[in-house]
Amino acid sequence: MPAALAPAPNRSRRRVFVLTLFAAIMGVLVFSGVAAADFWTPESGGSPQADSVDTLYKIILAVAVVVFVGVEGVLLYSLVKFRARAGAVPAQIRGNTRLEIGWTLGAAVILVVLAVVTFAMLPGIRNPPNSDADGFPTQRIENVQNASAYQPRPPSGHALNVEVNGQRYAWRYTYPDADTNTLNNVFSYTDLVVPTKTTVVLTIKAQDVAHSWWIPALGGKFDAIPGHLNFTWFKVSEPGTFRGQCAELCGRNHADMVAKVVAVPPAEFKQWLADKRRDIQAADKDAQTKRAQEAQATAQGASPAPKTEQDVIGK
Ligand SMILES: [Cu+2]
Repeated sequence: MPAALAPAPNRSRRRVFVLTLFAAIMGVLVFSGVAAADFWTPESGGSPQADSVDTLYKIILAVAVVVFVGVEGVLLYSLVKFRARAGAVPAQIRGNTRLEIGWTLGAAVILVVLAVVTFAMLPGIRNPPNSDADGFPTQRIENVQNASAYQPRPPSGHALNVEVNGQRYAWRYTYPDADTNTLNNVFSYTDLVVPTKTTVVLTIKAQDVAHSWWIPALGGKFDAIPGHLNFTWFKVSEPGTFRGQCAELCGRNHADMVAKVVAVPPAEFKQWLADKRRDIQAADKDAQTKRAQEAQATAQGASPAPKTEQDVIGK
């Protein structure tokens, strides 16, 4: 190579320095604790089934990493070890029966092991446990007639059954009565308040278009479909807040359709439920009074009120 074309030593050194610096910064950003938290694996820590999903994912990821490193390692090793100049005639090799049977069986065994582990963990993911003894007192949940979706129930049958209704662009929650567990008029939007140590079963539906309920730390996504019921559950042990959002593009304000689960101690939840019921009843009463006043004002102002039977009899 002519001397004029050779890169100047300081330019090459600068390039190495810049690349090293870039790699170091990217490494710090990607592998720092916060960035890496639940980056490679599903979010967990909110509810037992989310933890099981996370564990299962990590087991499969570990096996996949071993297979990947093995296959790519052999590939890279072979590329370097057996490299030859262009035009060289490669060695003419026929199949190796033992090796071929070996890797076919090996792959099959790995799949069988993963299937067995998955099916062993599945009941813990699908089936909710009972509430703790000091959880919020709940009644038996009513059996919902539904042909196609699996309705999770704890072994005792007792859970707090909350209805989640997706609507453009908010989540509406209807809470059960503490005594009967039938849905009553206590409702809230966006923030779903629940008691800790209590199994909460959600009945998920939508009233306009398809939405998707997803609080990552509390488990998987569940579609909210008009005319169809879906179910999921969670059980939070410690008070905390878990964020999520609609995971199905549902319209122009889809991004605003956020959801938050706020877990509070059972006694606090009982108080919240009572306060909410009282507030809603007071607001209902207010609205009724206002409507009656407006009707009266309209009747008096617009045209003389038509004579009623009472008026005629009074005369
Ligand atoms: Cu939505």
